[in-house]
This record gives sequence, C-alpha cells and structure tokens, in this order.
Amino acid sequence: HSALSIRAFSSPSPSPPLTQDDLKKLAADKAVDYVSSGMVLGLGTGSTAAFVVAKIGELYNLGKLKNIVGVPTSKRTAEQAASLGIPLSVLDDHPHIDLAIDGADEVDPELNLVKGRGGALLREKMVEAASDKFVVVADDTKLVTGLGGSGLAMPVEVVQFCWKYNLIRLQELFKDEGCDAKLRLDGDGKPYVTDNSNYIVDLYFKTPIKDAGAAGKEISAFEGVVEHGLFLDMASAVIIAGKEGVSVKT
Ligand code: ABF
Repeated sequence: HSALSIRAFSSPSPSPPLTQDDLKKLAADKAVDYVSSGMVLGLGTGSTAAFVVAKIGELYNLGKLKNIVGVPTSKRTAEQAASLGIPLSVLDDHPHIDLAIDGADEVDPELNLVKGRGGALLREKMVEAASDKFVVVADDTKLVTGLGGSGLAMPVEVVQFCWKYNLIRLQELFKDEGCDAKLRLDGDGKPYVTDNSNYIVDLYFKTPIKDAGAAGKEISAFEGVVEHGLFLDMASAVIIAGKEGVSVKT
C-alpha cells in the first residue's frame, strides 16, 4: 500500500541519460539526412558508421532511398551492407563517389582527423578521398584540441616485410615528441592483419603532434609504409552528438 501511494505522488521519473551508443545513433541519423536517391555512397567502418549503414539499409528497404550504390571501406562493412540488401560496388567501377559517411577516432577544431583504430584506414582514405563530400559522424568524446593528443593510437599501415624496421624508423622520426610505436596485435596475440594483408604500427604520442601536415608527409615517405591515419583537410562536415544535442561543424 505504501509503495503504491509513493508511486502515485512521485513526479514522473526523468528519462534515462543517453548512452554513448545513443549519441552515435543520433549523429548517424543526422548524417543520413545528407543521403538522397541515386547517390553513390562511401560506407564507413566502425561502430558509429555501422549505425549509418543500418539507417541507409532501413530507408532503402522502405523504398525511401532508391538507386543507391554503396562502396564499402572494409570487408566488415561490406558484409553488413550486403546483409541489408544494399547494392554494392568498388572504386574500380565507381571511381566517383557523391557522399561518404564515416566515423573517426579524433576530431580537431579544424576538422582534421585521426582514423584507423578500427584497422580500415587505407580503404577509408581511398574511398573518402574519391568523394565529393565526406561527412564524419562522432560522439563528443572524439573531440581533441590537437591530433595525437588523446594518448591513444595513431595508426600506420605497413607492409609485413621487415615491419620492425619501419616500426623503429617511425619511433625514431618522432622521438622528440616522446612517441612510442607498437605493432598492433589481434585478440590471439598475433599481428593484426588488415583487409589488405598488411600490418599496423600504432604510434602513441605523449603530446599532440606539432605539425600534422609535415608528420603525414614524413611518414608516407618511408618505403613500406602504405598509409597513415592522419586525415587532413578531407572532412566536409563533422556531425557531433553530445548530451546537449547534435551539432554540425563545417
Ligand atoms: C572508423 O572506425 C575508423 O576510422 C575509426 O578508427 C573507427 C571509429 O570507430 P567507432 O565509431 O567505433 O568509434 O571510422
């Protein structure tokens, strides 16, 4: 009886706080507003991008998006999109992409990005560089004041041949910035192998990278480096979801 009366007189309980997944989904739904029928779409990789692919699949299956073609940035995304029935293609057949939507690991105030902690940086960079418009979706935990400043990995994809040689060269390159380089391992403690059969060396900086433009060029100049996770001047817009709502930065 007393429990009943408490329920009767208490004010309605506040809605539960938004989880990080709720925020990712909010950003994803907002990004899908940019999608229209007839587009060739770059489909990103990662948990935030997966919400985008799911929404695109939903609208496609409802007949609200017609004649779209998806160009996936990883085998994982290709599997998800195929399971939803989204028609798929590759850059060889669709070298011109209207819009790519993808997540990021770090976003700085100029909309420069660190990407690739999900391991898909090479295909992501190829697809996003071929896109008229590249929209990034993220929750506000991804915002940084300087790239590499989160203390988390800045990935570099390297060929397997003498990977240690390049790991040491990369660490040496940034020794003044207190950089530590580690070969990425999979869950079984074996080297992580990318969709392109390469390895990943993760760079850990103690402070933000001083000159990301110069750093990217220096990393790329090493023979045997395939790609790095600095995505500079590539994003057309970043959709950020936080507890206070969704904002679009351009
Ligand atoms: C892709 O997925 C990657 O570039 C990035 O590494 C990662 C972000 O994943 P999540 O959305 O799960 O944080 O966008």
